[in-house]
Amino acid sequence: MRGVRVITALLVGCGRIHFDAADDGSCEAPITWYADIDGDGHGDPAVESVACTQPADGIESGDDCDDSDRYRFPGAPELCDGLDNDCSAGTQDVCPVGCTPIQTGTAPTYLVCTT
Ligand SMILES: [Ca+2]
Ligand SMILES: [Ca+2]
Ligand SMILES: [Ca+2]
Repeated sequence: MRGVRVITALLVGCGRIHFDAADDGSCEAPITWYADIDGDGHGDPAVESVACTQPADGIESGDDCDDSDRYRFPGAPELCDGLDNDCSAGTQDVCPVGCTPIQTGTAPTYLVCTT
């Protein structure tokens, strides 16, 4: 009886920073995964991996503008924190009722509030 030989390969794609992604070499159409360290469902476009199998902490979306802050990603609601939560320069913060918004820079801007 003839034995079965298993060949295991670690695929490393071309690009910038890579994170762990293993594959058995049988994949014919690997895709690019992006690390999502802050867990907001949007990956860091600068940290990618090419593989057929989804790596841990890897997602297909690579559009996070700040992968160290889970309150900042495209489409995120603006919070009264002076930060650009939705990654769109034209959106202003939403301040709680009763607060007086103050401008923190030149337009477009993100507001913070005082009570
Ligand atoms: Ca993220
Ligand atoms: Ca984020
Ligand atoms: Ca904000």
